[in-house]
Amino acid sequence: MLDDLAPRFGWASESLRRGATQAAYELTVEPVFGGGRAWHSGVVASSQQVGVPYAGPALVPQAGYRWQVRVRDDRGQWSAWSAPATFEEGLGAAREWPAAWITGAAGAKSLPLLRRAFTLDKPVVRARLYATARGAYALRLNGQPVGDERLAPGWTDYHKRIDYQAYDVTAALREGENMLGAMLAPGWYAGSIASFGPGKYGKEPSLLARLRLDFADGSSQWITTDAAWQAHAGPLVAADMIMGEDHDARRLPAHWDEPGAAGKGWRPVRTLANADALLQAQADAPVRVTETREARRLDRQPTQGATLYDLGQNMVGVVRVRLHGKPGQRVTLRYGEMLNPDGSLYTANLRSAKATDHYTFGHDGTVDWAPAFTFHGFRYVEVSGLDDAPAASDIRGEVWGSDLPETGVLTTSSPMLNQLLSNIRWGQRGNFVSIPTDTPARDERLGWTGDINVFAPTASTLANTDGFLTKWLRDLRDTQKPDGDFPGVAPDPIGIDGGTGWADASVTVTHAVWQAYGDTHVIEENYDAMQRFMARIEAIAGPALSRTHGNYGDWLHLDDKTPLDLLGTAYLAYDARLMAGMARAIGKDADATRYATLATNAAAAFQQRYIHDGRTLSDSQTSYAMAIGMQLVDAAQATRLAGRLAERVHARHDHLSTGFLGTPWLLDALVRGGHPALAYTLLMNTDYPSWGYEVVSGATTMWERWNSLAPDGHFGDVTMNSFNHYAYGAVGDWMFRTIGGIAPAAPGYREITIVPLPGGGLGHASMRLASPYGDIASSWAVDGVHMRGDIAVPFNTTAYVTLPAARIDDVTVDGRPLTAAPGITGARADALGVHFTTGSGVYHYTATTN
Ligand code: RAM
Repeated sequence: MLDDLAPRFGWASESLRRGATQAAYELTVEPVFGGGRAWHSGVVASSQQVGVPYAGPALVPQAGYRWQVRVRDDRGQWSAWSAPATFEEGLGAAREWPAAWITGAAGAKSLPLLRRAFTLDKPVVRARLYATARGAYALRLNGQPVGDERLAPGWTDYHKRIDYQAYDVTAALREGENMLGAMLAPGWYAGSIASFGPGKYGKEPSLLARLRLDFADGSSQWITTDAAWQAHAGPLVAADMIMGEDHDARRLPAHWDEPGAAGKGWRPVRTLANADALLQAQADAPVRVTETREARRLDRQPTQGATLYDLGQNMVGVVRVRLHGKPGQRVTLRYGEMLNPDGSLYTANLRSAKATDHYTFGHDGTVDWAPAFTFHGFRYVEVSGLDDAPAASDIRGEVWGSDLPETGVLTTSSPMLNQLLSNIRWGQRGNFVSIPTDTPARDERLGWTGDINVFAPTASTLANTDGFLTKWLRDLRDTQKPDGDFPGVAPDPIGIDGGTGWADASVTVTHAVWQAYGDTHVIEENYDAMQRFMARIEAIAGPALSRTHGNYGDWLHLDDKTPLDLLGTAYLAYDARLMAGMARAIGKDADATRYATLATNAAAAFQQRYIHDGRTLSDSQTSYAMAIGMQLVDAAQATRLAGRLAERVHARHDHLSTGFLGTPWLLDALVRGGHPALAYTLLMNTDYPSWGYEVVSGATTMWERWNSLAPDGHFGDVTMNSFNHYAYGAVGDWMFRTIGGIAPAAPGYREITIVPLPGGGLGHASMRLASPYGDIASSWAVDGVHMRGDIAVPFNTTAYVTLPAARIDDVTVDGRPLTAAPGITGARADALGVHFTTGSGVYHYTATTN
């Protein structure tokens, strides 16, 4: 559902022909319901296939549309029309709906159920239910759930904007009486936020809903939340995302959401004051159950009366249980990421998060139950309060997360690396829950800007983050301070400081989304905010271009400190370079020139102040990694600095010491500076500290700290120690670009670099990426100096391939010399390898590597 009445279109075509490009397209958009007029673009001579703007008659709110496209290739051949795709317009953004925010009785002992009966006496052709809450809600219609979303409406700054959802409920309606019901919970609005307690936006949850009924006779009717609704105290004694849910089934009125349900104990709802916030159609994918996992009952059960189960994966969500009990019997579920040395559940790192659910039986027999309005970060669950321990098959893990399609997959010959890639992916799945968070387990779960700053490129290869991060950038804009600065978290109901590497997310995440998906719209949407931020950090840096901003620094480095001003100045130069590219992409050439100059000057200031005789002032691994990785120095300097970086790595017996900010650049810096073997050594290490150390220690997600679990088995600093934290997973981006070898050379992968660099003893690797232009693939195998591989390049794109060989004669494509292979142009060799260019198609190559 869109609020945007000027949407943009994109498509991917398939062609096996080499070098096939798009010469023209033709697009049609037709109304399916709700009014509006058709648009035929006519034949448009253009190669554009991403971010194509709608240019027809005004689209109509609440209307549904079908669209199709066909393309003509460079040989004049038209494709068939695409299968129809659909989209639907929302209600239109508004500050007020003609409906009331409703809730249950004040001071009730449990969370409210709300309902409204209505009668249908003529056939309905279409029914759309638009709903939102200050809090979290779940709807029921005629005894059935409406939609499969969890935690709707999602987290935003509820004082500024609230998203709403739309549900097609046509099939759930019946002639005669119908019953529409809702359950409410505090959600992020009224529930606990991090360790700061509940009620950060408001004290009690409330519902806002509008049901539009379109009848066969052409008439329509609205049913809205108003004083005609009824309320009853419900079964949820508590539902807090950090503390857990307490469900007392004795309090659930039987058949309450079914037509003809009894009216006993139901009272009129209370209506609350309107929100001043903008109501907007939800634009990102909802949180859903994305996977169900089986549990294993542990052999070792150290706690009397309690039984522990293992979900086999540090996951985020809840457990669904099948339980037998007597009325009034109370079951307790506790969750933890790890086990203590004695085999009991480890909960010390959850800090004040209780992460405990209770279920009280209402009647004899078996129930199938899962918490509805809380979630946990856990691998283990402990069940107590039953006469007999449930069978493992009665416990299932329901994985929750923003339901983003997976786009990138890399597999290698190393099981350790494959597990690392899985850990990174699970870090994203568990922490992308409406917003990108730092950790899903303890009393935190905040949208830390620094964490997504470093992780966004990896995340955007693993999954389609376009809608998700575009929505979060809106949340981030909502946090911008009058002086242009950004905080450490978004949304930010508390006021948490940001600074270098954190506040910069406005620029770096916008850039990452643009690079991954190729639509300049994200730049336009964020441009003013980014400009104000740039003005702020320029003001902080002053004429000397020295930026000291915030306190986190190279967060959680291993005793290898980098000064704040060095980090700040590096980021100033880096942001300015990204801004120059983004300004140019949206036609702001004067800005682009100004930012390019700033980038050059800040890099010069960086060199002058922090680099002497081939060393940085702090001599920290991070300082070298950023200087080289962020391209603040020229190639000759990079080589020299990388030599020193290698020494700093050797000084730690070939181990890393970088924190959140340095880690994403470390392996790039080593490769760029001429030490690819050392980069691979760091990647393949399995002793402390390293990525591989986590893997061989049994990790199934990324840890917050390199030493979250020490080699002697001790847990890291309990005041801040998460086992599901994606920041160090930023190495995924390097793995995709270097092992898979695939990176965007132009936004959206319209142009692609394919630069696979074998190393680390890997025998083979294979990567596939669903890009906006279509599937890109790169796989290779090495045997001594013999490398062979396959690449697939989508229609209408260009790939620049570089293979690690010395001479053109060392490379063949499809069994022919490189210069004679069909579809290959630009073959040349230099110190970096053998280069060639291809258009669309599938190519097989061999190379004798150097
Ligand atoms: C902690 C977490 C988070 C980090 C902040 C600065 O809360 O480690 O990931 O961004 O500190």
